[in-house]
Amino acid sequence: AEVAPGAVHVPGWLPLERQRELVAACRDWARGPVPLRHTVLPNGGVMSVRTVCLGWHWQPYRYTRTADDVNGARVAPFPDWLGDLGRAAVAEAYGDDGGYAPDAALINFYDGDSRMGMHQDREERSGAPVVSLSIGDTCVFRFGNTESRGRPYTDVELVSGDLFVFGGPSRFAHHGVPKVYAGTGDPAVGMRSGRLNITLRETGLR
Ligand code: MD3
Ligand code: FE
Repeated sequence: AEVAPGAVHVPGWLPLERQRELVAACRDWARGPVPLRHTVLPNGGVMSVRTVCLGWHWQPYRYTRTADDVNGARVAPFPDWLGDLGRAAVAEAYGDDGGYAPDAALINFYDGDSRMGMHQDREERSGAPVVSLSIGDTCVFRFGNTESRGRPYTDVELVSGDLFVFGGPSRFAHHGVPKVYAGTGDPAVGMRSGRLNITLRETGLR
């Protein structure tokens, strides 16, 4: 379903087995070289989600190769197979992959109390789409407008296996996650509880 121009929601895109593989991969990435951790913002705030990155490390508010705000380690490489998955995702949403070549992944883990406030993703030097994959507990995803964090916005439930692609005019829209429904995930995906969101991006950096 096209929620807004360039914002395409594909419920149930990932087969259960693919979700299980991604959970296992995230478990591995969460161990390091840069561990899954709460990001500390320059204003001293601590994000309630826990994050780990591949390819490029998101250090608020810039991309770096080393996690200077965590442990100084070099970020794990972005695997080719994840780029293939990103191209398949864009092709599914838009009918053509447009030569999509993501070089960074941000993986967010939400427990039942985690939220993400309304924000824009503006650190990338590319207008290429962002691919979002949801696994585990269902959440409310709030998709807003480019002008402000406030209304108008549309609330969409994201369920395990859902794909969302944000490109074109939707690429710089404000968005957030106001609610996670704890305990709604299927244990068969390999998570006891919580929600994983994997986003793929083209940073435009080298
Ligand atoms: C629309 N993550 O990592 S995914 C983020 O569920 C982020 O963890 C949320 O916002 C999450 O930056 C939302 C959907 C999403 C991600 C990136 C976008 C929507 C987007 C970038 C531009 C526009
Ligand atoms: Fe975002």
